[in-house]
Amino acid sequence: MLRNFQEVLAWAKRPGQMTISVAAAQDKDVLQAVKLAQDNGLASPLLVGDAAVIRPLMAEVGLPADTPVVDEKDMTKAALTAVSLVSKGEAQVVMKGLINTSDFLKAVLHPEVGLRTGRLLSHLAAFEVPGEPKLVFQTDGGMNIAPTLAEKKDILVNAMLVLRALGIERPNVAVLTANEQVNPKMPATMDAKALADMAAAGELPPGIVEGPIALDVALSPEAARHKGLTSRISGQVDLFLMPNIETGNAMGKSLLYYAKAKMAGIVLGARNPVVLTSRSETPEGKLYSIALACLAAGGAERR
Ligand code: COD
Repeated sequence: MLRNFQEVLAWAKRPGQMTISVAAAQDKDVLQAVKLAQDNGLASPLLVGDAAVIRPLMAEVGLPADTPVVDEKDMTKAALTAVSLVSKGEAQVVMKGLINTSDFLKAVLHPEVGLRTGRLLSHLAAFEVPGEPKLVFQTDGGMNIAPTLAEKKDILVNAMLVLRALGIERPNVAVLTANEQVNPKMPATMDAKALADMAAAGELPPGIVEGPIALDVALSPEAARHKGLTSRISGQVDLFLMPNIETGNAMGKSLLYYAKAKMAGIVLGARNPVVLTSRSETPEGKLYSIALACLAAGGAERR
């Protein structure tokens, strides 16, 4: 069980740092995060972006003047260069800088220089919520917009395998919906039932998958009792599967802004770890995302 991001940081440290290629690195928070990653023994930076902006910011955050910088002012081209440096083996991790998420992901998916594997790529977020005993994970609030049932299965498999690599052998998974009744008018409930059935039939990695299940029942055994429902995972969810990107985005931002949670975000299913954080995320949050990416990659290697 991972209790908090300090544990993620501690576990992600390894001998022989990785190199992290940063797409559109001309942002002080991003540079602070890669400096922290270097100081914490996680990864050393290879910066791609507008060198005239990057160099003074590097000095401000204390990155050494000999840190490699590839000058590319155009953000789309910077993303393609940052990704291709990973494809060529000059870096092992790629991170989104000051570029919009879709443009960054299009570079990751690029047919020639991208990091496709043939698997569906999906976003995994981790949250440290004040007062909660462990990290809670959520997928996919960042990449797949309106996944089909088959895509939801792939998204779930991506996340459950990585959770296993992180030491959560049998995750409790809530397939989130607005209530617990299967209702053809709410297609997400039909998909949730189908996914729970797949898990019961052994078609998913080990774990308990429940759905359809609403957020109150997933979080509170008392709410489950009030509704007359039995749940094996209520109050102990490790992973939420979102019905669509809007729900995931809103849940994530509610946790961040209302509950003062900390968040990390990575993309799964690519050839190399991909760090995908919001531009508004703090340097500390971006550092946790780098650590989670390194840990997920290391865990996958160990498997
Ligand atoms: N995994 C693997 N391959 C994919 C995936 C995926 N998740 N998505 C698309 N592809 C492949 C397709 O098979 C196709 O070969 C090619 O990529 C292009 O497919 P399109 O045209 O459907 O996709 P794009 O390039 O228009 O968009 C892909 C994005 C990931 C950029 C798009 O889905 C997107 O913008 N997602 C939301 C990102 C976002 O804004 N997040 C912020 C909210 S927090």
